[in-house]
Amino acid sequence: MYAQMVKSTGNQVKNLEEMEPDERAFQTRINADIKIEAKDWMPDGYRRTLIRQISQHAHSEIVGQLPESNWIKRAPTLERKAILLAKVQDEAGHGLYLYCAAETLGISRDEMTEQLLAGKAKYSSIFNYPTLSWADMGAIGWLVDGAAIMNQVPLQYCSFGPYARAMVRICKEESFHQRQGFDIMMKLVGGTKAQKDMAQDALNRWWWPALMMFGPPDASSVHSAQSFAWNIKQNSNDELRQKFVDQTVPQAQHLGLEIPDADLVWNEDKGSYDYGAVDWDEFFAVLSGNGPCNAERLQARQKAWDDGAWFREGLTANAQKRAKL
Ligand code: BYC
Repeated sequence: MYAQMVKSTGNQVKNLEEMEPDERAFQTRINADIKIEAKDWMPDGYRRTLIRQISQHAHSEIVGQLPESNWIKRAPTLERKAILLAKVQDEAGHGLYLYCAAETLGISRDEMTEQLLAGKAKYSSIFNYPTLSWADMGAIGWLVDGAAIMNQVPLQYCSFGPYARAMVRICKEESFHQRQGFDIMMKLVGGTKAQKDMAQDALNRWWWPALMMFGPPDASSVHSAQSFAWNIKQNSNDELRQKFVDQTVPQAQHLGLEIPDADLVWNEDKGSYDYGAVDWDEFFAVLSGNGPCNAERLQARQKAWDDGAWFREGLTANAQKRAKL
């Protein structure tokens, strides 16, 4: 797969023989599946790649709270409200573990936030879509957390120790999130026709954006080849997307819902589903800031940043005072 990625993107990765001694020793450790820790020597590119990915991941967790928190006050029962509240709080926790993991690489949380607000750091495309009905809470848990687990389980085994360890707890919590989403969908499809229609409508709107979460097709994935070599990535974007489709189609069938893809068909020879073309123009439009909710999400983060200024200043003042003692 790694050789295939190098070929498809044209991004060359150095051989061991072409490396300087430090880099060769580093790569040899990675090849031997030994974790890299924050204080170990690492190539600048490895550090930059991890800061980019972990900070984007952290931003996704934090921005990801926004579409769901929109429904906390409107949850249909006290129990559903408590569950949704716990889920949204978990996402905040995930963001914090991930910011801490990124900080071990020498970037501060303030810098990461400034990069997000300046549009230099991304967050997952999925969170630029609106949550229009209660069924969206089901679809997000089932599909979005489902896709997140598919992508994140391999990260528990990635080469950078602080990232790998943060992912262990995150993956456990994401499993609970996926189950709660599926449970909401089960309840809705067992209800009135209007409730089942609401579940189908949510699936129609979230299916394709969920497939986009895995990133561009392998042929256009600029970072994959090097991330494979550094054992930051273990599966390609298309591989994980396929796994997600194969896992989710039977779940939709169990719910009695229809995947909104006329080209979806079981392929006996390859032992998995063929699926229709993803609208990559839409994906790249969302990435460049033109999704339905990009502006709203960034405004919310900007407001939180501005509102928290007094608290950050207080913390710094206290630290400065202690340093003088
Ligand atoms: N959205 O070369 P590629 C969650 C960017 S779930 C936005 O394939 P890479 C949660 C990519 O950053 C979501 N941008 O990149 C769930 C790169 O642009 P830059 C968070 C995307 O890094 C439920 C460019 O496209 N999960 O947290 O090898 C509730 C080319 O892509 C997306 C993670 O972040 C996208 N969908 O692979 C709450 C998991 N896809 O950086 C929260 C960790 C691609 O050069 N991240 N791009 O400007 C990863 O596994 C990888 O970074 C990706 C992309 C698979 C996402």
